[in-house]
Order: sequence, then structure tokens, then C-alpha cells
Amino acid sequence: MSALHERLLAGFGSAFGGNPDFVVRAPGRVNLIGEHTDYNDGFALPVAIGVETRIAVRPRPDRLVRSVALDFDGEVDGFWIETPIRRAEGAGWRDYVRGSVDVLARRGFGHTGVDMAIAGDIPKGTGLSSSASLEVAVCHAMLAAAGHDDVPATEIALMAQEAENDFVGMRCGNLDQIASAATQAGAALLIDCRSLLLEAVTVPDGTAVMIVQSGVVRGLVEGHYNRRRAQCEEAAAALGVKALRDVDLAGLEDGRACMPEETFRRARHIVTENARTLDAAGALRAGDLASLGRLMAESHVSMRDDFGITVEHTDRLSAILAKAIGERGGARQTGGGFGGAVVAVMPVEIVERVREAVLNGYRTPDGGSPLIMIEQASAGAGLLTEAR
Ligand code: GAF
Repeated sequence: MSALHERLLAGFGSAFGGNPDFVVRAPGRVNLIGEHTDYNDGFALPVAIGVETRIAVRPRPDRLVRSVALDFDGEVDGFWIETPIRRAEGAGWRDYVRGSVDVLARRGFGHTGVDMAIAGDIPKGTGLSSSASLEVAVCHAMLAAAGHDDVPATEIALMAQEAENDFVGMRCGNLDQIASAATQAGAALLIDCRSLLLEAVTVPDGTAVMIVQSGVVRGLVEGHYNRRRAQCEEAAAALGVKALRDVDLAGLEDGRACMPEETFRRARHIVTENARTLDAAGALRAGDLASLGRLMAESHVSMRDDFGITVEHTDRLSAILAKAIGERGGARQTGGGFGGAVVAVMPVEIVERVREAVLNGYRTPDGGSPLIMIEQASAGAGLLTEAR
């Protein structure tokens, strides 16, 4: 049994006594390409990773929800399922739980109270979607407790996104929640964020996904994020389309004079990133890591020069990775931006050499060595059928 699982069961026992009836899990994600495209109705290509949030659950005979957060010094929360559910004092993890339960309750799901212990091993604040995985895990916990085992993964993801948008107040797109809810083991997920059509794109055998933390903590991200989102909406309105998904590069160039130059550059990132993401899915399908790597490099440059969301440290880290990997894959900053992590794809046999190059060539802002994770594409959220 993993250390995480042992900690979870022990934490459940000391908080509530006895054992949970079941355990659910929801993974973190890393996005290979397709950044900030989700709220523009575009395309993204994430993989779920091996770190995750787990919740040990025991349904209650009433409508009380009690939870203990083992990663936050055993902090507890308790509230009744009623509409509307109020925000918690001090916000934080409690609002992800309350928000998810609130959405479920409003949809007529999740009317059964639960005792639940929550623990995970996703490094917090590093852009690997620990909050989306918490929301998705809570949805699974509540649905399973109420006996709903037939709710599609995309519907669960959209409820989790709604919790984040409307309850927590972060205007994210649907990428993180869909990645956590709907991925399949061994595959990246090509998401059409408008139609919600999903395609599992097999990651070729022998391919490693490396995640390197730049050590730059993403500061004031929500303000920057919402501003980028507003600029994309402004560009779409100037072009007379519903979303930037609906224009190509020629159409965007035609409308250049209708918007401020910075807005044009933001929009150009989205338009070119959508095209790159579809091409990247094609490259992955064909097992062509060299082409995938070129597209990842172009994506990084576009995020740096047009969208303005990279920082000096992630630029440097991506360059070190790209040089070490050469034609055998690629690297780019991943996630919301302004620091966080760089993702790289490469054959397993060069992982150690690339790791050495990073450890020798890169220092975090405080002078330390970066956290490096080697991942394979894992399965999306669900009930844990055996104790792992
Ligand atoms: C964050 C958001 F939550 C996602 O919706 C997505 O926009 C991503 O940044 C950028 O691609 O993770």
C-alpha cells in the first residue's frame, strides 16, 4: 500500500473512527501543448500524471458533509447540504469542497452527507492542477455516495469547472478538470474545448514526460490570467466572432487594425496555438517526437513573445531542456504561466542525461536545484478498486 493511501486511511480513522466505505482518486495534469486555448473554445493536449488527490469516503444517514484535509494540518470543515451552500471562513481548500458540493446539489446530485478525509501528493501551487483534481475528486466522492455511477466524465468535469468559476471565483477554462476527469492511461487527451469531443492519443511506448519546476512561484496569477482572457474576448468581439477558435491567421491579420497591437498579439498566440495543438496531436499519433518537439518550442516562443506569460527562468529552463533533448523531443512552459513548470517529452533512454543537464545548468531563484518529476500518462479520476 502506498504511503499516501496509508496516510489517508489513518487520517480517516482518527478523524471519524473506523474505515471508509470507498476511496476515490483524481489525478493532476500536465499540458503538453494548447495553452490558454480552452476559454477560447480551442484545443488542448494534456496528460494526467501519477500524482493525485485521494478522498476516503463514508456516506452518512443525514445531509451533513464533514471533511478533514490531511495536507493542511488536519484542518476540518463541516456544512449541511442546503441551497445555497455558503463560502467558508478563510476560503482555501474548503471552498473547493463546498463549491463542488454546491454545484452537485443544485443539479440534483449529491444529496447524501459524507465523512471524508482528503490527502494528495500533487505539489501545491506548481501548476499541476491540484485544485481541479480536488474538485473532480469531491464530485466523484459525492456522486458515488449518492449511488450515481453513470455520470459521464465530461459532465463531472464541467460541474467541477463551474465550482471553480462560480464559487471559488477563478475564471478558468475547462482544460484542467477535463484532463483530471477524462484521460486514459497511456494516452494524452486531445480536447476540443468547444464541442467537448475527446480523443485519446496514445503516447508511444518508451516516451517519458518530464516536468521541471522552475521554482518561480506564480504570483498574482489570477489578475494576469483574467486580463489575458479579457484581451482574447476583446479580440473576438473586434473580429465579430464568438471566440478566437473561429478565426484563422489570415482573418486575424485582416482585422489587425481593429484592435490594439497588444490585443492582436495575444490573439495571434491563440490562433497559432490551436493550429499547433492539432499538429502536435498528429505528430504524437505518428510517434514523431521530433515534430512534436518543434511545435512545443514554437509554442514557448509564442507564449513568450505574443501572449507574454513566460518569465526569464522558464525561458532559460526550456532552452536548457531543448538543447539537451535535441531532435528527440521538446520542451515548453506549461500551465497558466508566469513561472511554474516546464514540460518536456523525450525517449526514456535519454532521461538521465537530460536530468543531468538540468541539474548542472539550472538554478531556481533561491539558488537551489529544481524539482524534477518523470511521468507517464495515467488514468483519469474514478473509484479506487483496490488499496494501492
Ligand atoms: C490554468 C487554467 F485553469 C486552465 O483553464 C487553462 O486556461 C490553463 O491555465 C492555461 O492553458 O491552468
